[in-house]
Amino acid sequence: MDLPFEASEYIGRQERVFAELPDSSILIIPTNDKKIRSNDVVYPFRPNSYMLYLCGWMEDEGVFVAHNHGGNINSTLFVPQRDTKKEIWEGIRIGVEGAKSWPVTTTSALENLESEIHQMIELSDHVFSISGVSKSIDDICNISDTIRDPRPIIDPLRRVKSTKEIQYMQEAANIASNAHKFAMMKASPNMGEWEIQSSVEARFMSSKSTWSFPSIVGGGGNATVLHYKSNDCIVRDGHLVLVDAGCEVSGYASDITRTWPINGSFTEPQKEIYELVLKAEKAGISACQVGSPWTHMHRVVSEIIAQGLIDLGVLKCDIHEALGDENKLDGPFRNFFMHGTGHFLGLDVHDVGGGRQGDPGAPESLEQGMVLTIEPGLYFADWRSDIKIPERYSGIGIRIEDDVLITNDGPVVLSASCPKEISEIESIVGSGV
Ligand SMILES: [Mn+2]
Repeated sequence: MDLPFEASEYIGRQERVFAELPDSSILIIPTNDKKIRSNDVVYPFRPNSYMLYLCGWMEDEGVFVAHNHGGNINSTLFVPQRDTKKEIWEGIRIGVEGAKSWPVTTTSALENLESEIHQMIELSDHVFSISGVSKSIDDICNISDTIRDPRPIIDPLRRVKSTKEIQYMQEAANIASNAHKFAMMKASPNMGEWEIQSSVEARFMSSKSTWSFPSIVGGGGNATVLHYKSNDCIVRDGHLVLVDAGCEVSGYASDITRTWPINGSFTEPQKEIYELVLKAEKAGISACQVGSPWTHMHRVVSEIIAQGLIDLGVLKCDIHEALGDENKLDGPFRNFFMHGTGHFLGLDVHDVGGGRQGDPGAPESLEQGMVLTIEPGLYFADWRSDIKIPERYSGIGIRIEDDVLITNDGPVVLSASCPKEISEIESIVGSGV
């Protein structure tokens, strides 16, 4: 099996982590536990992202253990042993011998973990492990309160992508862009949301990819539910459909949202909101500059959205009142744009190292090699009783989301091939039925 990266890239990551850890530290990273659905049926397995990051181990059991006693990094990958009887059912395992070609110092059988780990912990002054990932490994290692979380050290490193990581992310963005475009082409009024979902995901699968999060396909008012997931309604003629879907390549995610009319023509009110969201999105992308504060994009986007809502007569106040508190930006525009402007993207769709814009743990400012999403939206949920929804826009939900790479030469939109201009969308929707 080929690993997505050269050994030197994994070793470099391990070295950068240990450069931040004190001497005599041990780092224990388990992969995710298999989750049983019922009897002998398990949910699809996805390796733990920290495991993928540090050594690329993809099998559904395994623990990466490394320490820096005496200055050198010494790592062991504990893996399941070959077992013909099991392999007849579940497929051939890489095994202890096979795992030696992974970027670690040595390998050992997973069943040795219990006897070896306690001595390794004993010899270490500092123990770092992510608890809660694998209950069985937590139990074996007897994870206690004295164990420290290595994520605040690893996450900032994961935030900046290498050339090879960016290649995978570009590939994931290309596949998802094509998938969205394909779904637009295949669309017609009164289609089921699930049929649109199947167009998108068919493209993921035929590209040897898979979704990076469950696809959201919301027609009409369903688009106003931010994490809508049932995808089981009909998209009526005259309605918009919001499709938020992305895939992964070698573990790296894309995350794209497009909103388009199922019959290929925007109505005037839909166009008014769409144009405002698109304007805010483009301004948010332009604001993705090296050195920009993490909160900057959200501020830029919020100002345009708030002013736009005033211009459309949705908000009847001045811009200061619409935006609310200078720092919190918590004014009444948030009734219609209630989520963040974006998030980091990488091995996880909501990647580590920043959370939502404005969350603690975020970077001071953007650096070359970071990848994030810009995704403003406006939602006029007709089912809400807490606010008054303007009749003209009632039931409209629109989000536009692209994946953006930060470079010294300005933002690069990885998902640029996914149509978002009104004229492009109107000519593509339904063109390939
Ligand atoms: Mn997103």
